[in-house]
Amino acid sequence: MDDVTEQRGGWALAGALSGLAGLAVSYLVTHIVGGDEAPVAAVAEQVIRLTPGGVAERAIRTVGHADKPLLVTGVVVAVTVLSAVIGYVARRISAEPWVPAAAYAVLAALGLAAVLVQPPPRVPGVIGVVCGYGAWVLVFLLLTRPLRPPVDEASRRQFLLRTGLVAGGAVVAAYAGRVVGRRRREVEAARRMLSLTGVTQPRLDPADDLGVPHQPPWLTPVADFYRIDTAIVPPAVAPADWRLRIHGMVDHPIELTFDDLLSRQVTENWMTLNCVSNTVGGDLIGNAWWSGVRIAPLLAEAGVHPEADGVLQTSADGWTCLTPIEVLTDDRDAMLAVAQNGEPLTVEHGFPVRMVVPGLYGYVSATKWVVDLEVTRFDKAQGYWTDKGWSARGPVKLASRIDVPRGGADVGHGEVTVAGTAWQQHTGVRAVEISVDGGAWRPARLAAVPGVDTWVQWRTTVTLDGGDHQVRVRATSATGEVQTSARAEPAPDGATGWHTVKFHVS
Ligand SMILES: Nc1nc2c(c(=O)[nH]1)N[C@H]1C(S)=C(S)[C@@H](COP(=O)(O)O)O[C@H]1N2
Ligand SMILES: [Mo]
Repeated sequence: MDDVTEQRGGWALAGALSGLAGLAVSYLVTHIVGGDEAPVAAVAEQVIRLTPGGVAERAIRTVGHADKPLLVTGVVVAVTVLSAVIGYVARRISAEPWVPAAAYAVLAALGLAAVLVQPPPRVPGVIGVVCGYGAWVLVFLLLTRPLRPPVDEASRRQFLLRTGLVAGGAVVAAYAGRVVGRRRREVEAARRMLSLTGVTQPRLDPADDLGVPHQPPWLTPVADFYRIDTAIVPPAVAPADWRLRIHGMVDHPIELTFDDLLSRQVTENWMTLNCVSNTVGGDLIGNAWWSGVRIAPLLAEAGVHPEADGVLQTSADGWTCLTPIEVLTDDRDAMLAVAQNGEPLTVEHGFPVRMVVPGLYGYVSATKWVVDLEVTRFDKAQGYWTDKGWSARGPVKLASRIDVPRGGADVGHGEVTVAGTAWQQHTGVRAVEISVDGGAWRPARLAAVPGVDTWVQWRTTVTLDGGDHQVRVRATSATGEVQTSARAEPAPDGATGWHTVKFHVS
């Protein structure tokens, strides 16, 4: 066998592969020993935290606030490339195995540091980094020690030993993957067994949905509901293990089990949820039938101190947001939701319990896998995204969107249907108007909606000649506010501007 591993390129490849193997093992081991976050994710967090304000803000502006998966990818790529460079350089300066091992130790130490500055539990991450480092060096050594054809007995034994080790490693990794998935499977099984008394199926009023072909339905199926969170692996929380603590500036702290929660009065309502990162015309929005327990009576029971003005919500994976106390205690249906569209929440959307609050963007209100509510003050605490430059308060802005025709569509001439949605949750939409080719505003017909907490569909028809056309839309809220044409980016508190669609009539 002409040995590729003798070449520097071979060493670079071995470096890259061993780096990836190390990361994979650190990820698996961390989860096996009960951690929720891979060391890579901890490094990504520190990158976000330590980048100078301006850079972080620009990044947030370009990738919205779903920046963590992107950063994690970046960290994985960086480690792989560095690992390849180390392999290449190591071959140039010496064939001693401790040279790359020492260089990898420096990278692993950075990972360890990132894990150690994270909030507890830190032990799983530490074990993950140590095992990942071990795998990294081991795989590198395995790949760079030249293999000769098994001519004599000794080298044949060596060859068998090495392939055996690699195969064994693969089996261990596969088994580890199964173990990691087990908790999730158990939680999925518990979810299927749940029967939620008081939870009913959504009953769609035909008047809610205008039924325009190619328009997203008024009721968003759970499978199509947008998902935004910082979790690389969504936390698997069994209902039997779930606890909610309500504490902080209250007279009587409360701790609830899942059964305690379900023994309360169940409230159900329609509510549209949207993300502050949504761009004009974007689809980070969905409408669902939510069932759960109103938070206001629970806070009343706890006895909120008069100086308190916010509730810091924390999820099972340590995500936080700070919600103004008035939206949790007024008469709106801010609730600890257990079901979406008549079914228990899916794991991705917060099983077993999440908060939903009509009228606020998700990043300041809609904590999935919620486990802790601390009554506090805005001058004492802040949530995950506020800490990264997003606005402390996030009431939803009046917005509207054109769904039909799609941008760039080619439609037949004559009567052209224009349709879409408009929303400002907990305020309501009174009117929607469109303007074709910069002409006068003309009213669209609105669907009926059950309340002010959902989006509303609208439609109209226009007669158009062949050629290129452009249509834009603006809404008027129930309080008479006309949607602003001023363009604003999502950061720091939500995009504004009129959605405009260009299409062709033939
Ligand atoms: N635990 C947790 N809850 C979270 C988030 C998160 O990152 N972690 N993201 C929030 C944001 S920014 C939004 S827009 C909504 C999205 O909810 P969905 O994924 O169910 O659509 O969840 C909110 N709740
Ligand atoms: Mo969001």
